[in-house]
Amino acid sequence: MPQTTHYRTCHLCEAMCGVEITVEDGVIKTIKGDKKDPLSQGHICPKAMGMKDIHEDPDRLKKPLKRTKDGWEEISWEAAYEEVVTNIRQIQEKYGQNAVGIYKGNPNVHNLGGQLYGANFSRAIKTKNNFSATSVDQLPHHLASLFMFGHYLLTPIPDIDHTDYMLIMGANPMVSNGSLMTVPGFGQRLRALQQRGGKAVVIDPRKTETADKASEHFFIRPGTDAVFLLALLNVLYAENLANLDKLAELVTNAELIPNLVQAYTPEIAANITGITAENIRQIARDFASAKSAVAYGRMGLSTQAFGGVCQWLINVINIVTGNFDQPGGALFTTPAIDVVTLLGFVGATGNLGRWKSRVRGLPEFSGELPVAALAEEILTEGEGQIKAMVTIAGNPVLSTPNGKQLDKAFSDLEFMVAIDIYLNETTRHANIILPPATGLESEHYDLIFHSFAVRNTAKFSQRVFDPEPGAKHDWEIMRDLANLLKGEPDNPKEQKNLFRRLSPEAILDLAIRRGRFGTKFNKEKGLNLQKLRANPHGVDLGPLQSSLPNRLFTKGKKIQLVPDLFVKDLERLKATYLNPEGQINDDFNLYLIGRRHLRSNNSWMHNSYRLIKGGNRCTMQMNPQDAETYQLANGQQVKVSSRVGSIELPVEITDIMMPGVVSIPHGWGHHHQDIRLKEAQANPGVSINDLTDELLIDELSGNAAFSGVPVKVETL
Ligand SMILES: Nc1nc2c(c(=O)[nH]1)N[C@H]1C(S)=C(S)[C@@H](COP(=O)(O)OP(=O)(O)OC[C@H]3O[C@@H](n4cnc5c(=O)[nH]c(N)nc54)[C@H](O)[C@@H]3O)O[C@H]1N2
Ligand SMILES: Nc1nc2c(c(=O)[nH]1)N[C@H]1C(S)=C(S)[C@@H](COP(=O)(O)OP(=O)(O)OC[C@H]3O[C@@H](n4cnc5c(=O)[nH]c(N)nc54)[C@H](O)[C@@H]3O)O[C@H]1N2
Ligand code: SF4
Ligand SMILES: [Mo]
Repeated sequence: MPQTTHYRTCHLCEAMCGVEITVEDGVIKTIKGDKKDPLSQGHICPKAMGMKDIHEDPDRLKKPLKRTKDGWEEISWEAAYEEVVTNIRQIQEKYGQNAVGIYKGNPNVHNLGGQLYGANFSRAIKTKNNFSATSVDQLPHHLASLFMFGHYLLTPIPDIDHTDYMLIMGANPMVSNGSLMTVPGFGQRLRALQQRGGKAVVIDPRKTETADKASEHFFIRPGTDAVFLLALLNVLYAENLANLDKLAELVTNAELIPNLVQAYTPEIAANITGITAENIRQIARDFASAKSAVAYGRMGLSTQAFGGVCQWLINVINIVTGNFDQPGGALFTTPAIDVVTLLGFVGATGNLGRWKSRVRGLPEFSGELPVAALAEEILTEGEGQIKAMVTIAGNPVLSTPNGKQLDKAFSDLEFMVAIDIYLNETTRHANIILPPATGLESEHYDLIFHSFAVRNTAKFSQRVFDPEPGAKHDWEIMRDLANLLKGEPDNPKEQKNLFRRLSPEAILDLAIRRGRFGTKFNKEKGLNLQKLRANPHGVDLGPLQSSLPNRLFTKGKKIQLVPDLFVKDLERLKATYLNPEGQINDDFNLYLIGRRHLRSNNSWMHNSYRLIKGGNRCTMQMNPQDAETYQLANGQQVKVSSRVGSIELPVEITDIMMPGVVSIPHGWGHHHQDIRLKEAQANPGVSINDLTDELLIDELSGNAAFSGVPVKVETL
């Protein structure tokens, strides 16, 4: 058979790298960066080859599985659907609608079908117990966007290709390849920034791979970023450096800021954060005097006790220095398919607190509850208790705080169904596993990540392989189950429901044609799906553009600079940090943070030998000073404990860690006998989320606070 070449977008992380895949005799020969992709220009990372490994993985599930007392049994799709629908109906009839919970994991967002059909599927279950990976990740960003710009998905993106100064906090894009900033080839873009005389400054308790390449790096005590940001603002106002510039007309309540930040002098902040007053002043001055500048805060800022306040303050700094909606600052994207506008049409701009979780009273956000509350909702008896779960492309046993408790909770359920490609730590609890066709067997368009990209582009990817006969895509499984659960439609609205009738491509074509670059507005030159198919490398739609005030969803199209809920949360911050009784817990006197690795992807790519080989990466990194205090030698096995549990793993002594802080990667812990992940089981590691604490959250948003979990370390 001749060799064929295929162009696609890698769907594994947010970077959306263009790839060129060659196939011979049905086998992938090479996966390279596609130099003609207008966004990634040839960049890829080692995980791209992981697409081959997932495609060929003998452990990947292909047929529905049913748990029986004699083990897993392959059953037909019809029989599997029947079991799922009957059990969900019975449980909802017996205990009420909310007795069924849903958890949607990260790969849903990288899956066209998951994005298009997921909401309709959830509506068919009609539960208030919706959870997802959002609340262990970016929820604070959504909160800031909703209250400042009127739409939870309207996310400011750093214009890295034009900025003169980039302040990077709690992000490690050299490894993560960027998040809420789709930025393939971050390293090259950073170098270009430096070569044009610009500066990148990293604030992180670990001297990361990104810090290593940046112009400056400062250690910060985990969880204290809000104080640092308040101090930057303090300096900006004390030294008269704030200047709204072109934004003056668009911003409300800017005059309230000086008063709010007054108490946070650099001297006070230095004590709390560990960054000297002099350095805080210098960073504020450099930021303000740069021709253009942008502050960017990601995971490390979101997953902490003041995640919401941090993301608000990041926006405030960009705005009050006149760097918002301006080239080189933070801008909104204007993609070919604009989910922000589409959701706006149906009024889905976001909500907070329409209902609360039953046990702890945590607030709903845009239809979801914080996943830190999931285990207690299953384990606590009473009206409204969750008795059945649906998980879709998620592994919350390894990815959510106090995963061990959730592991136990899942084993208490009366019924569970998992839509997933693997039998893993979470899906092993299911009664039925429905495995979709995945990756290279699916058509792809990044509905979400085009909206977060540092440049506007559009690209449709054809499948490389046909799915096996009889296989179903995620979207088909969700559509079929939704239709079965809803039954034959008797009302005209439901009869017209796109997600009942149309394929993903048909919906996509509609959305592109009606988008701002679509044929609706320019019959000849506009885009439709056919044109995207004819441009397999993707279509360039230009750099980020100013879009205010039209793009705002707030009343009167003004930026709400000082929303009440954040001001109120500053009281909690004050009680935490400006109170001399302080935080220190003598028992648990080290702070735990996480880390990512270039060859991992959350919890689910450890079954690729190519990616997992090369020694145990699941270690606890610790500063030499601390190692001396604890009398530890490199490689020694230690026991790490927190309020909720303990794990054992080797220590890795390295001065890239801030003293007093230890780091463990997440996504490990593949030691269970009853999972089907041969390579991962041979190299299991332990789960950091057996230490993270479901009670440590950002109380404002309900997002998990992974950064700065108090732990203690003992020798074995
Ligand atoms: N301590 C700590 N915990 C963390 C983090 C951290 O930094 N520190 N990071 C958090 C973040 S940012 C995130 S996003 C979450 C991720 O949390 P999750 O989304 O819960 O976990 P993943 O590891 O991404 O699991 C993905 C699941 O999807 C399945 N899958 C893969 N491809 C497909 C597909 O095409 N279809 C279907 N149906 N299933 C598929 C995989 O087999 C796996 O079971 O973890 C969070 N947890
Ligand atoms: N290779 C690889 N790439 C990935 C993933 C992966 O698992 N592996 N996961 C993908 C996903 S789902 C996401 S959401 C993104 C995340 O993308 P990023 O946010 O860029 O990735 P992280 O490595 O989690 O970066 C968080 C940083 O915050 C630091 N940090 C921890 N606590 C604090 C704190 O209190 N203050 C400050 N200032 N910093 C702190 C950590 O040391 C770390 O360097 O990555 C994506 N890309
Ligand atoms: S950086 Fe992300 S999108 Fe690019 S090749 Fe790696 S995993 Fe794929
Ligand atoms: Mo994430």
